Amino acid sequence: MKVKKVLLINPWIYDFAAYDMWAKPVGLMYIGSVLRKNGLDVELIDCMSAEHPLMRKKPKRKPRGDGKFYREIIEKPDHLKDIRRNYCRYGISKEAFIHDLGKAKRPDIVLVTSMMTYWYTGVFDVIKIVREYLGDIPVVLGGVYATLCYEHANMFSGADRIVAGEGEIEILKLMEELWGTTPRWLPDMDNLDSLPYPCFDLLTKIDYVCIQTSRGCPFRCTYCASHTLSKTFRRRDPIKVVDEIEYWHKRYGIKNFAFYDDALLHSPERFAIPMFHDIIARDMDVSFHCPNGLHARYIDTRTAGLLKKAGMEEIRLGLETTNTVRQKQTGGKVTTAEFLKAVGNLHKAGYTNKDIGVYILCGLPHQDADEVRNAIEFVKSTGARPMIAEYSPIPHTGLWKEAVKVSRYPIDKEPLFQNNTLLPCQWEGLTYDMYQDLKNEARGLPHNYAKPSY
Ligand code: B12
Repeated sequence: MKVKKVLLINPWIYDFAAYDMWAKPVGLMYIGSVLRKNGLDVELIDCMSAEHPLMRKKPKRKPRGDGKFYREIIEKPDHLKDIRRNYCRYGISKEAFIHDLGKAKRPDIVLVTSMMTYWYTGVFDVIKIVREYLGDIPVVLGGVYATLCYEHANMFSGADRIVAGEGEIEILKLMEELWGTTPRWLPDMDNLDSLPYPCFDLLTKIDYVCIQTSRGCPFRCTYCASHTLSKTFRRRDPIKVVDEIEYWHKRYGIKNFAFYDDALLHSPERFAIPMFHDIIARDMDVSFHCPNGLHARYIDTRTAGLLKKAGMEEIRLGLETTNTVRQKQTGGKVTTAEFLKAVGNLHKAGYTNKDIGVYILCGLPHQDADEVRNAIEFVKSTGARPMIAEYSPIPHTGLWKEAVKVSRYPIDKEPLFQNNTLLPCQWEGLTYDMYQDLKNEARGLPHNYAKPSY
């Protein structure tokens, strides 16, 4: 039988702002590598590539691997017409995408991924163009949006099939259903080390590699959807993770790695400590990044020292709030005392104030400006850098019902309103204007600094 061809597509981001903070479609790339292992011919179009021969002005990239995307201002969707900010297509142009579609081998199936729920319009545009240019080829949509807004995706995306949750097994089942082909190899999803490495080699350029050492999370924070995206918490063997890091480093010269885990440091004895020890022992010239934030509770003197020695360049901690009631209500992930200790340990390990960024959630239902301000002031008093993380209400989370109740937008009807830039749960106690002040306070800038009207 002829080898089946699969085309993977990482769609555009349509948003008010986007920055490549080590953002790669890791899930889609795992699926690609599983399909390759099954003998399929896999190609990738990465709409978020920062290098394309048809694109003129190259976006600015940093030596650490992060940087800007290509960007083009586009018309706002009707629902966002009143927001007085530019709305953009981030990634390659439509023409470049169509060019890549024409260049790819004619696929037997197209697999599209999705990330933030409020980025779905970029996903839909990709599917529309695929339909236009490739006709009746089956299009399958998976990923974060597809999982969290399954019904919406089913009704409106234009894909033939929506896959919710982890897709490695599902996609093989689907192909069996479509083509009657029995998979020659199946991963064991309870043993993440059975998965091949994600197919980063299909990217035009590998600036950095994202590493996932686990799936799921042992915590159940009420603002987070991790437990819906991955039902159970599973981890890889720490030494096998270092094997993967060494593979990308030696074979492709990769120096920058971003951890994508939701609970990288949980039970450090079992995972992070042996992993960082082994990274140090292998003496590679590599740096690590944790844009998703680390868990302060587990940063004792030993872990802090290992993070520094292993090459974790900057630290991001999730404090979220210093309000003790809310800390408990949202899941009891960390206390202020634990956070304080962690910052002390990081300082002792050699991290400077500017190396330690601390995420503070802003715009939770019923949260007022004073609560956010207290957290900012507290973080500043430790020397670390407060970083405002605007709350995005997410379906299937503990806070969802309350968010739907308090939001001025119909967030349950229209995922575009889940965009954190809108501050969807703003109210008179924390207006958009107050939020701008808080953002400036966090950065140590005067209140009216670069304050856009809204
Ligand atoms: C890494 C990460 C990021 C990265 C960027 C990732 C990227 N590629 O863009 C960074 C750190 C930059 C980031 C930023 C933010 N993030 Co984030 N992030 C994540 C995280 C931790 C992991 C995502 C991931 O790659 N997982 C690994 C892979 C393996 O999983 P996957 O992509 O889901 O793929 C699997 C399945 O979905 C499926 N699948 C995927 N594609 C396809 C395709 C097909 C065809 C099929 C069949 C299956 C399939 O199979 C895959 C393998 O099993 C998730 C939480 C989570 N646990 O998923 C949050 C998450 C996606 N982020 C979230 C949020 C809130 C944010 C921020 C708004 C935080 C903030 N307040 O600042 C910002 C937003 C940035 C912006 N500009 O708007 C929310 C989602 C919000 C939403 N409304 O959608 C999540 C769910 C976390 C949460 N709080 O619940 N994030």
